[in-house]
This record gives sequence, structure tokens and C-alpha cells, in this order.
Amino acid sequence: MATYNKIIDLIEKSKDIAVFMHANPDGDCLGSAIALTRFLNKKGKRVFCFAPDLNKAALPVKVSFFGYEVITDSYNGERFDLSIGVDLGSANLMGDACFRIFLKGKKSIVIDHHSEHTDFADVTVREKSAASTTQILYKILAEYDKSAIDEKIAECLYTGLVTDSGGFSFSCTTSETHFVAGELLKYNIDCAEINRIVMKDIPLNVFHLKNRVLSGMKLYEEGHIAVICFTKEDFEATGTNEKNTEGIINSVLNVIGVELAVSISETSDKCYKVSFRSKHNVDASACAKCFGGGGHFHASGCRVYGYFEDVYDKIISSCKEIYHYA
Ligand SMILES: [Mn+2]
Repeated sequence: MATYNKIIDLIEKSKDIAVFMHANPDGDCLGSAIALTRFLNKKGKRVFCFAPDLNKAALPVKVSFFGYEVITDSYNGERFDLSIGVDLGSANLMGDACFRIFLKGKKSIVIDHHSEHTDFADVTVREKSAASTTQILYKILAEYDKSAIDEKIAECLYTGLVTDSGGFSFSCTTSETHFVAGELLKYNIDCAEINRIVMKDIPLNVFHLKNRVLSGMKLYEEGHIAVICFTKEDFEATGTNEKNTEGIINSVLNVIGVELAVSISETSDKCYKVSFRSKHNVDASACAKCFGGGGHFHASGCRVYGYFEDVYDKIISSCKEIYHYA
């Protein structure tokens, strides 16, 4: 592919390369950044991989098996031949500190798969149909030099595929997703272990939070709309915080008959983070848009401010309206 060759050419001509990810990086973003860093190191490049806000300590423990030692500890203001951003739909998702460093690259590349994307680099590879950025990155690296891909790199790339496709279960999963996964399994990676770590493992305190909140699930519209709430008391009682709510909403959506699942988490006084997940033709993004948020058709979110009772009522009435519109 012509764009792949452009990228390979730019990398070939560069000596000092900086790699960037988005804030709150997920398995795909970190997997892409670390796989790319390791690959470029093997190609003899001097690579600086920047954590969001240059805060390496804040990176998620879950995927630390990638090996965070390749991530840059500090930055002394120097320039780079090339800046490469991964899994980045827009420049501001990088955060100000990193974007200022990104601009220090004489040339820039972005590799991304988000449907909402604003170009900000000299060369952009954007494949909306790719389940993950690592799916695209594998194709580029394989085209560049297959022999430089090793087990560690394959592990990072494979993890990105698993996390962004929900364990090959979301509709973004294509034959190419499985093809790339198949190629990566040839590197002898432990796919069962990776799947367990990123899809199944749950800390005991989060398990308690989950049980507590799920048992309070409320149903509306003959069981087609389900709502769970995470209060400050739930977090305090279980020693968790609003970051630990991730994925719990899926257990609610899994209930047969539920078409729209809603999770309301109290993040601070009179401030609520709301997530929507839907099935079939129910538009979750329309729910989030009512409150200034956004997202995908089946997964979206927003923030709502006010007294809990008011916030709750407003959300439920919007959801009922959107559910009946479908
Ligand atoms: Mn991604």
C-alpha cells in the first residue's frame, strides 16, 4: 500500500523517533506504542516513547506485562526526526504536554482506526474498518520487516486486538482481525493468559463493588431498560473509585430482554459520569447527545450535573423516549 511505503520510508530516513499515545491509554493504544517502540529499537533507531502527561507511574497495571521499561522517563527538550502518534483520533486527545513535544518532530505520522478523526500529521494512516490500531500496525511492520517482529512485539499487538474487539466479539471483528491474530499466534504467545488478564481478571474489591451495584439494578419499560448506580458510599465501602466501574455495565446489558443499559457513577459532589450501552437498533449515542456527550451507536457516555434525583429522572425519561423511538 502506498501510504505504508511512505511511512516505512519516513522511518528509514529517521534516526531519533518519538512515539505518542492518547490520555488514559487502553490496551490497544499502549500495545501499539510499545510494540512500535520495541520494533524501532530493533531497527537501530533511538526511540522515545512518551506516556500521557509524561506520567509513567499512572499507566495501567493490567497491561504492565508489555514492559513499561521502554517508556521514556524524562524529556530534555530536544527535537526529533519523526513523531509518531498511535490510536489518536485528534491532537487534543494527546494532552497539551505531549502535543508540544509531538510538534518537535520534523515530520509526523499518525496511525488510527477511529471513525471520528481530525488530521494533524504529515502522513495519516486511518483505517476505520480495523478493529484496533494494532491490527493496522501489524500490517505496516510486517510489510517493513517481518523478521524484526518478536514474541514481545506480537504480545503487545495481539493484546490490542483482544481489548478493542472485546475478545473478538464486537462487530468490528473482521476476517482481517482473525487473520492478523492468526499471524501473531505464530510467535508462540500465550493467548489464553493474555485473554484472562485483559478480559477476565478482577480485583477482589472491584468484585465486591460489582456485586453491590448489580444487586441494586432497576428495570424500566418491561425490563428493556436497566439502570445501575455507583454512589460515593459504594466506592467507600469497597475501597474502589469511579475508575473501577469499567465494564460492569456489560453484565447488565447481557441480561436477556435488556436493550439499553445505563450506568450512573457519582464522580464528585453533584457530578455524574453516565454510560450507555445498547443492543440492536437502540441508539446509545442519542442518549449521550441529550446531555452533550457522544460516542458510538452501541456505546456512549456523558457527564450530567445536579442533584441525584433530578439527574436520575432526566436520564430515565430521555432513555425511555429514545428506546421507544427505535
Ligand atoms: Mn483503539
